[in-house]
Amino acid sequence: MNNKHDPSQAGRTTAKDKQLDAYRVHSEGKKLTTNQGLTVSEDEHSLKAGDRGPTLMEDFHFREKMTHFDHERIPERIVHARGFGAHGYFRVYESMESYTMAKFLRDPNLVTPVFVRFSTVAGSRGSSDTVRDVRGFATKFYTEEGNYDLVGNNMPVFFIQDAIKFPDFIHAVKPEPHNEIPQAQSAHDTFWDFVANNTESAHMVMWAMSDRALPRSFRMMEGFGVHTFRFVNAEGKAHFVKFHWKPTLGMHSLVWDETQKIAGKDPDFNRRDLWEAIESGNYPEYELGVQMIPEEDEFKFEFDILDPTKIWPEELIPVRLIGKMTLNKNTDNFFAETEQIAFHPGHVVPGIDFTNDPLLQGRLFSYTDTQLSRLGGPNFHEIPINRPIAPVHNNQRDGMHRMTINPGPVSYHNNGIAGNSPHPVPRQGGYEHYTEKVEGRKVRRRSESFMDHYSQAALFWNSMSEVEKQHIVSAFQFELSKVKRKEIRQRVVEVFANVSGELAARISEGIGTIPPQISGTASTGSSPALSMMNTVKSPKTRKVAVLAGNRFREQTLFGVLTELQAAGVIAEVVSTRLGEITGDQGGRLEVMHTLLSADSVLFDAVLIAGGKEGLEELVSEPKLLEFVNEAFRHYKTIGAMDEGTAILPQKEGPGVITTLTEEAGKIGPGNFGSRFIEAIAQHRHWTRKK
Ligand code: HDD
Repeated sequence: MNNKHDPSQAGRTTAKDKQLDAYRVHSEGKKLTTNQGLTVSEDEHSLKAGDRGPTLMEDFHFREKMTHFDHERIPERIVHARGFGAHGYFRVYESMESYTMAKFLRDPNLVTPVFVRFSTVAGSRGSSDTVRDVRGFATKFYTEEGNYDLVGNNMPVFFIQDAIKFPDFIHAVKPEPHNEIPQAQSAHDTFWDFVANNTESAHMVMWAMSDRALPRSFRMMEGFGVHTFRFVNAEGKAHFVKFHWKPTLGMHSLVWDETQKIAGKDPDFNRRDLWEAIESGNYPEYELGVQMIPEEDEFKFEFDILDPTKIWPEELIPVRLIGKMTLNKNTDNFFAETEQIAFHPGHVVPGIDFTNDPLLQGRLFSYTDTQLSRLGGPNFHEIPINRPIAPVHNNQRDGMHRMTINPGPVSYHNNGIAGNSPHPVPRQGGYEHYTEKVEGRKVRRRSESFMDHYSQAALFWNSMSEVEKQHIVSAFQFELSKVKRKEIRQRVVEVFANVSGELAARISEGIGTIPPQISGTASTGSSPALSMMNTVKSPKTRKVAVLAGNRFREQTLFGVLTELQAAGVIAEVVSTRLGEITGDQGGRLEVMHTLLSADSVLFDAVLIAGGKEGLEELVSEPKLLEFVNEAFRHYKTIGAMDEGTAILPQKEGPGVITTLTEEAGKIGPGNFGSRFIEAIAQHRHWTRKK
């Protein structure tokens, strides 16, 4: 049963957590045993015939240990192989019962346990977090009525309109099959050849080339169910619905140069960020939003609402925020939980149904099918992380790795021996499919209403700020300059000229293609909600590198550190060696990183402390200036106090905060702290001239 109380107040315990507890094994202080429970006396040496003799076949302990090890890997996911998950809970703000029967959306007192897995799509399990890619955002709600999976992405549209093209698209974006190059990147010939020859991908490609593909944090990106689903209420009335996740910290991205460097410096950047945020009690939060269209309005729009390459502009159909999800517990074991979780868009509860979106329809087959080989058989629902908290009773039996022991002779329906149980429950809570009227000829065709591939790609382009537009152009240029076949580059520019002549012309500059003579755009509309510039700005959980050495100016630094802490900013001291540094009045600070191990790309902002002696020591390391200059180039906030101002690349300008600015010539903190924090909240200072 779901908890009625708030788990964040109660030791983070949800009904799912209690269920998982039955499977947790704690080995502290325990004797080492084999898998048969036999106590082991020795675990360093295999059983041998004499000290220098051969290992004996009868060494069951060695054989068991080695056999288990030899089989410790399972196939990685065919897509979304690299992912990271966490537990949490969801609660609806107010009852949605006029729209849906789903119990977890009807009762604001109900706390529903969730598990979320974030992922990249193209890369292998061991690839880097910060590649240019779509991010998966898959949520399993363990509801009282069974598991509900919202298997979405951080972009609201998709590359293709029909699931039959999914294998083609994925083959094109994955490393090329003849040489398995490149890893986790779309910057290669086959991806762009696909784009050039499948113009339905144009809208999604705009998103993939935008900053949305480079999230600063899983905690700072939106999520989308992508497809149009259906809400059905107790009277059988249906609404079309699109799902959104809105992060309370706003949407923020890295810059491209930074992502590439982070990929080497800390390939686990996004997963480490999520792990650390949860460990330190900064629980990520996302509000659940819905856009709803009454069934009778299906054909009132310029676009087909079943087309997964189209958004419903928020200005046209507002997003109603209906609840909040909080992630408050890391996994105990990555493999058992994050790797073994199995999502499926077909895991629904009463009140939530499908539509005829041909991409969704195909997904309904694929997800169970893939688990059969990935998780080794039809009983993957019995793996602890996949078990619903609702009871399971049916006549399914046997198969690989069956855990449940079903007593009795009956495993069929209808039966007389067991009083016909387990029995279906019609019209009393049993899932009933929406009785949509369907009629038609069998055809292998796409609806005419899906044929406009460019209008919303143009809508997206028009909605971007100039900075975002420039990033999109640079992304196209980067990717296309990695494409070896000139004719593909040329075709891509021709395709995107249909979106916007300006876009095509700007991409062409520098990649040697000839832009077609088109000056118009496929749409003049714009949707301000699509730009990331208008997002929530908060300093909370931002990471600042504090560059300081011995005899730092205590009076100024300690005050600012206190202010940063109060604002929820995480400050970590970077110096020449680990240990402690001592201030000019004897105060001490713990050094978290050395200039050798830290890089500015791993921080949101830099703070240079005052104190001549310590600064001289820091500056003697060539890395120091590189650290500051790189943060400056990446538009980050740089604060400098007292003598620290001497090493700034520019003494003033957007996001450069100094103790000089206010009281020129005088040393003193003024309102430095609050100005610095305000600048950090801005995330980046795009107007900076470099
Ligand atoms: Fe998919 C995994 C999201 C289209 C077939 N998909 C997968 C995951 C996410 C998505 C987030 C990772 C789940 C996890 O963390 O374990 N997929 C999407 C979205 C799509 C989409 C938002 C379009 C709107 N997917 C899609 C199509 C197909 C698949 C059209 C096939 C017909 N997806 C799969 C899969 C995966 C998968 C092969 C790989 C591992 C898994 O399912 O469990 O079945």
